[in-house]
Amino acid sequence: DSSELADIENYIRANEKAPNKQLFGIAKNRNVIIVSMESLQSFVINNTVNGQEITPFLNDFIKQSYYFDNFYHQTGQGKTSDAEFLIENSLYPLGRGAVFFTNATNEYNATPEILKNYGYYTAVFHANNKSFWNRDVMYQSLGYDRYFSLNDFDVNEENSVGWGLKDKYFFEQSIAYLKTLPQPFYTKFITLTNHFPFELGEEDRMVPEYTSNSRTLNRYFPTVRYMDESLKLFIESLKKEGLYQNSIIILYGDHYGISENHNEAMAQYLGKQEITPFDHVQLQRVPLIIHIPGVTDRDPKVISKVSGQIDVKPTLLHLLGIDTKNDLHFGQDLFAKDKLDFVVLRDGSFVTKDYVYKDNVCYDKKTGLKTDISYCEPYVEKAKQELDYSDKIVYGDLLRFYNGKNGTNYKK
Ligand code: GP9
Ligand code: MN
Repeated sequence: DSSELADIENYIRANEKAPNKQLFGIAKNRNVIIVSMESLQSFVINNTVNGQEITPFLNDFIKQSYYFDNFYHQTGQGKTSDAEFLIENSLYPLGRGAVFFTNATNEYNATPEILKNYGYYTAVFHANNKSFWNRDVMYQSLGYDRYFSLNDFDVNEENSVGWGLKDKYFFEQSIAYLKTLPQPFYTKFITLTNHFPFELGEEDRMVPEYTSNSRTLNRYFPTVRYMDESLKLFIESLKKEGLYQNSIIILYGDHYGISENHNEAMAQYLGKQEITPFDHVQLQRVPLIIHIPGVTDRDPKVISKVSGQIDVKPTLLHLLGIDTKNDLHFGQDLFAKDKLDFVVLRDGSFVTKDYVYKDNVCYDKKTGLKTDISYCEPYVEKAKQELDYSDKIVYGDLLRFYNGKNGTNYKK
């Protein structure tokens, strides 16, 4: 009930960090372009397969951006949809099932809904059936004006592979719609080609497959390379269409692509003896790139603060100059001077500046070896608390009460 909410609110307020003054409002009124990069893990960034760069475009783009190299996905069974949920609500997804299915008609205060109060038009682009992950229902709760889904795209045998429309064509066709949207807009693009089982025609392979006992890992590299090339073409088109300069572009990896079933091949690729539980947690890192033309290209940064998808919402809102003091969320502004080095994964593992915790074992990040549990202890309770509070909000639909009380938070 609403008394539970009071405890949660106290916890959240006590953990809040003041936004970075220099960056607050730096992207005010700009268009927002978010890209969910399917199954993209950080280990491919600035890395090679058979001597060839896997992500040449992203490697270059990072040099004109803020790049977070200790950023973790926090998704559960809801995969892509969990990542969307984290990014736009700064709440945790659920330990079982997908919140997009179980709690799609809850009251939320998601980024698109907030931005509508600031004159933004909100749209999402994804060339899959509109009801996949129950998106057609959930997107209404999140405040989307328009969902461009499968029926809005021209999909045929020639331009599709695996799960559907290939990313190059997806971006190309999306841009045609994007041009017509009222500005400023908040938009999210969900890629698809780099999805398990990583199918790709010979003609689209720009790097060779890897050679190991895992077909999955072998095929991952060419599809990652294909997505990288698609992103390059997308950014080029944005420039051509005059939609680049006045935008803020955020690219994030949604979740892992290579599961622990492929640990042996993964160890071979990474040149390790084995993938330990410590390595497994480190492999849950996904890229986060924040690109603000005229800002990050002049002063690019690699930011190694430990962080996660839950931190994106307050970060973005602050860059847009929007106060979040009345918002209920668990993430912290990535640019806040005293942002904690801390991330909780959905399985209860967590990472701090110096330690990794998984299955009741504490690991020293410098060595990757087990260390005394007392080093992790101070965070064990906090990690549980966060997941528990967030679950209470979702299962109890508690934002009903909060919005009921403070429904005008974001009305100007
Ligand atoms: C499907 C796409 C991929 O629409 O989002 O789903 P995933 O299996 O990664 O959640
Ligand atoms: Mn996905």
